Amino acid sequence: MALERTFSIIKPDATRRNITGKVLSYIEAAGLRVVAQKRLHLTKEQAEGFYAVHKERPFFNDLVAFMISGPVVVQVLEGENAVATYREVMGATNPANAAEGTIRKDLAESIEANSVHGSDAPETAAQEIAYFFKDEEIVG
Ligand code: RTP
Ligand code: MG
Repeated sequence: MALERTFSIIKPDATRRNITGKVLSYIEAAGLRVVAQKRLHLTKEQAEGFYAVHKERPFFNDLVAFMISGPVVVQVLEGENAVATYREVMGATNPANAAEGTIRKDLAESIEANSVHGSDAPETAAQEIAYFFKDEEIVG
């Protein structure tokens, strides 16, 4: 099976609690490899642009405020079926509904402060990776 890439954000609730390494342990245990990574404090404009698809949703302003409330770690993950594999490891958006053993079940604080983002399809993964990384910053 071909290698695929997905885009990940370790969100401010996780950097605040100093558990980025714990999140990474779930990622690596699932067979995904970090091929690019950097720590950033998103600007309001970056966060609004990244979540533009949710612009009309009632939670948009709160989401943007949360995403700029502290540093994040943005990552490119590579592996077989990386997009679906990472969504599975992340668990449901609301940690109350997330399956046992997932990042969100074990680590997330709330439906908003849910520790991680992962792309929802290969096409969005490509767009999201390009939003944060140059080709030469990704070392597979
Ligand atoms: P993500 O995009 O971050 O990987 O999460 P997702 O696909 O599971 O969830 P999505 O529907 O795309 O929502 C994006 C993020 O917005 C926050 N959210 N808050 N207050 C709320 O009802 C609510 N719903 C969603 C979460 O941080 C969610 O991950
Ligand atoms: Mg989403």
